[in-house]
Amino acid sequence: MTTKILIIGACGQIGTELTTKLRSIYGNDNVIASDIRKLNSDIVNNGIFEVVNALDYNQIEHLIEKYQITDVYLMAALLSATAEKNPAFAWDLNMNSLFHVLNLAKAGKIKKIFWPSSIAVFGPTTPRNNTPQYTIMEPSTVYGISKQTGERWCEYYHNQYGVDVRSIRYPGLISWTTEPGGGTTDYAVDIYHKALENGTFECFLSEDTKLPMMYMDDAIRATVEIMQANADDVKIRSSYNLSGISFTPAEIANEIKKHIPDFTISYKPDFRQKIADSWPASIDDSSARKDWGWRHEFEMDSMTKVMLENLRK
Ligand code: AKB
Repeated sequence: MTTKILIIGACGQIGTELTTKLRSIYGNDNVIASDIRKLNSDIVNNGIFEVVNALDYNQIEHLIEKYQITDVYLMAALLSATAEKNPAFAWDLNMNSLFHVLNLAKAGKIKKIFWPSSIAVFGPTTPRNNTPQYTIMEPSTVYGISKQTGERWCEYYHNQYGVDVRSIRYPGLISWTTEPGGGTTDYAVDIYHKALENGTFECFLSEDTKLPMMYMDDAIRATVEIMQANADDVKIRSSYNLSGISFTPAEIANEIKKHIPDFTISYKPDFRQKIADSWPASIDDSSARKDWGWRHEFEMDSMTKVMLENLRK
């Protein structure tokens, strides 16, 4: 059976690169990109694109039938900082879009789902260093609560109804193609833009705030790999811890200084500091490594080189 993919939220930070990758693997005719608006001309013009509201069950069902979709990647979500400003909408979007897709799989209309979770599922009572796969989880943000609840529902739909849903707890993601929106880890993208534009950056987190991060290419590869893994190898059906690199704003600034010696950074923590303080500093992803062979490739130095090279173009 041909794999036919629907990406919901294809114009976002992850969706953009995921769509490009999936089109290159499965062919343009087999990957349908969708989003609430035509937000990215490359995604809209380089293949099939449909406008869809992730909260509209009927619209999603219609697309699934129209294109005979087998796999759905649900990338639409409100991230941590934005969700704190609009809790009711964040809960509505993050939860009900997931229920729509889970219910479509339960009804036998699709075969496989990818749904992203996040390090935000952890909270202030979680062990911060080398955070285990199974541990205390008391998220204190709206986004984290929605992701943790989503994980529980994914596992429930898998156990009760046999739904093939696969998920990764993404760390902060860093890329040069699309800017992120509304996250607490977004400073780690903005710092590269500001370093090149102004030679200086004001960080909304304190200099020693260590968070788990990953270069986007690694995150996209992990997403493709978990979706291509044998179903029996995907043993965790809530979501997998995934680790790349961990660093503080001061550490990334020092790495940038190796390329831009005059670069300066200052710190002015805002409400996002509290969110960051509730998250892990580093992640133990041995289950992902053991179950479906995950390996990260990019370190802080290789990532910084690629980021600056591409943003300079
Ligand atoms: C955010 O900062 O909200 C996201 C995340 C860690 O899920 N990048």
